[in-house]
Amino acid sequence: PHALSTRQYLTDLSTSLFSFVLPLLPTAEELATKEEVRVLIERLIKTIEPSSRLASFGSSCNSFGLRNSDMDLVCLIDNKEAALHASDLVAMIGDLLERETNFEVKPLPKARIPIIKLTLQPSPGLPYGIACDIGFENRLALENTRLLLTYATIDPARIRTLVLFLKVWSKRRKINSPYKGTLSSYGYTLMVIFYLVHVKNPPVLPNLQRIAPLRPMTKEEMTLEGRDVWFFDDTETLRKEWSSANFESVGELLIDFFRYFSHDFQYNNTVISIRAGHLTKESKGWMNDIDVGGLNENARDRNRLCIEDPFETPYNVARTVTKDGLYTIRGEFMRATRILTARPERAVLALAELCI
Ligand code: 3AT
Ligand code: MG
Repeated sequence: PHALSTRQYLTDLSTSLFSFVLPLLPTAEELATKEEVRVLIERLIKTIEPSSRLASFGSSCNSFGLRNSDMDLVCLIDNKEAALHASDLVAMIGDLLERETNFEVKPLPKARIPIIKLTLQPSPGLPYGIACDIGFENRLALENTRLLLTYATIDPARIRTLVLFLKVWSKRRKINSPYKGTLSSYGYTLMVIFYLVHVKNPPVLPNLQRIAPLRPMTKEEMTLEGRDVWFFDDTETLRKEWSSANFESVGELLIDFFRYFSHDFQYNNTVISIRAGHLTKESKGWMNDIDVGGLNENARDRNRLCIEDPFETPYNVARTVTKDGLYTIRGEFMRATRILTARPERAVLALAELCI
């Protein structure tokens, strides 16, 4: 017999989740240092290409940042006449940063998407150092960052807590490594939003890509790099006019998230799409389970887990997830469900066990 009622346990779990996440948020000092770094690098880059800007994206500005997370920067060139090619620019900026800063610089001009990797070694004032990637002209990444930020603003207490917890948990359980066959933070974040928009009934979040604009907009205004990037971003109006009929606590949502992705979600034939809900792999041409002659093991592994990018829709955000990787991730979802539903005396113990 359980010592606690279900309701007491869920309240305890929700409170424990908030207190678990709180000390992992970046400090104001860390954010200020990172902003100084951005300004410094931007100033240097402008000496090569005066019309360039350096913008932040990813977790440093989508409100899902954790303490000591890396910095994602993108260099944008406003002057369309600037003739420099991304790969030349990477090489030149790489040289410059090497000469002028204390960063360890690793330009990757030949990568599919040219980037520069920067690392600042830990020092007394910066005990974890800084890791930073600079990409080029990736404007869609700025838009998906803004989309995630807007979703977070609608119901920060529940959404931020869920996403931040899943990020910590997936890192501690070593299932947050796209290079090793599992899923990026971005992928987990899209799974949470999909679950809150399309799985929960009543939904916790509206579908921002399906709310009509307040004023008529031209196709051109809604398009960037050939993609439909429209979404409802007027947070003032959302605050006034959207209220969810779903009152589940964050603890309850977390348990059900794990349960849903352990048992209910149809990995074999379903694509996770925050834009369109449940799609079939067939409708996207993302099949994996039939043995198509000539496809090698890697190609078949590409669509084990399918998460459609909200704007770059032909692109599977989870294409890095291998058969083994998905098996491990699902095993972790099951383990999490088991630990959280075992209802120990204190919920904080369940969270600790979950993240060991
Ligand atoms: P961390 O705090 O760094 O773990 P994050 O929110 O910065 O989490 P990522 O580093 O995974 O998330 O991604 C940073 C941004 O890069 C998010 C998105 O704009 C873009 N991005 C990352 N992975 C993908 C992907 N597979 N497809 C498209 N965009 C991606
Ligand atoms: Mg990042």
